[in-house]
Amino acid sequence: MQKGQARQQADNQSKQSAKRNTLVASATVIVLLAITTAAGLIFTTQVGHCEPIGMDDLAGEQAKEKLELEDMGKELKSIKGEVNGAMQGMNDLSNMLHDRAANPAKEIHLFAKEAQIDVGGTTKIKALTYNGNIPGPQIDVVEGQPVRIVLHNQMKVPTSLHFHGVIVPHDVDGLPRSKSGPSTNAAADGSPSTGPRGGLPPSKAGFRSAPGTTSDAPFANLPERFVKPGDSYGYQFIPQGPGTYYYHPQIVHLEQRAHGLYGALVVHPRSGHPADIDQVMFLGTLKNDSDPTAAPVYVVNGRTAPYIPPLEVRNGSRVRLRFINVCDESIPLHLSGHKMEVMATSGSDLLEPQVFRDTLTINPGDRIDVEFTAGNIGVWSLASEKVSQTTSGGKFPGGIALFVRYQEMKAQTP
Ligand SMILES: [Cu+2]
Repeated sequence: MQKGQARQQADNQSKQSAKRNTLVASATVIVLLAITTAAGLIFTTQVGHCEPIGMDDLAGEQAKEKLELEDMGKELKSIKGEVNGAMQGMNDLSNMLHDRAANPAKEIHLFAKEAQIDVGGTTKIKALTYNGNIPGPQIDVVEGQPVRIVLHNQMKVPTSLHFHGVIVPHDVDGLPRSKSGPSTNAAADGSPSTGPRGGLPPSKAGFRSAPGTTSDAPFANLPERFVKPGDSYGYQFIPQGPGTYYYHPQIVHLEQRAHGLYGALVVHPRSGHPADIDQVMFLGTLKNDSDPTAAPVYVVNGRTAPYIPPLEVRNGSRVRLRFINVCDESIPLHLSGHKMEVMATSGSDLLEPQVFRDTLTINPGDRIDVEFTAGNIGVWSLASEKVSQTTSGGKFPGGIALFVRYQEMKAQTP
């Protein structure tokens, strides 16, 4: 009996010991696996219940293990890349939020409305304006600054807003269409055109749309972005790099531009030396709303020669002029007595420096920024080279012609 009990006890002890060994071995495996995974370190270990294996098997196992560990290393590398990417994203977001907090959106309210415009002399023109003036308010921002432009339509016709030259998301400046297709195919007098019609009644439809809009299909289900009479609409975006841009109604309402709806959006660089004089010059024609048979008047910033204020400069000053052509014709603009250095065309800085011109041909929709250093005291002309654009009733100056006048000349005048 005693012998039997002793064997039983010994058996139990041996079983417990084996169980303990197995537990220890399993725990070791788990810990080692964790270490290997976390640090990507390579350990070759043999723990637990190992079967005796031959040299070939061992080499095979080690090669397999090596491959597995290499894979694991690659995976860790890719995870590390993803984590870095996410961290970069977080940094960008944090910088953007910081920028936004430090750089709140510049808010501008544009009131599109009819107004009597004094283009000079006795000529008053019934025009369409932003805030009662031609051009509308100039929006000056520094690169990176968000803008929020709220358009209030106080006219009798629908309108829209386009930011010429600025790359913005589609929902800010995409071609506006009603859900049922193009919606401004009515003539200016309100009579329906032969083209397809959209949701707006003829009485509210604005001006004739661009030709060629014959199919509704590509525009189906796109959101309506016309601003109807009495409505307001906010456009928010961050203009890209520095440059001269402008706003005016969308192409489907382009006729409104010819009646005076436009204004400048100037994005200034964060650094660099601003010119002493920095002036936008809108060159265009103005149609008289109350007399459709009258010829359009050529204007610079809403005034016609000889009533355009002269550009006053001081000897030695650096002058930047930002020309924007808002009419249907090319304008060959000539400055006498100076060479204009072309700094940018259509919002882009020129790659080729030192381009000097005395005459610039500015095509419809183009912007050309020039600079010159005032160094030739006198009175000079800045005018179109086309007789039709610089005369009124056969007399110069009329239309696009103004004077560049040195302040030093005034001192000489008795
Ligand atoms: Cu445009």
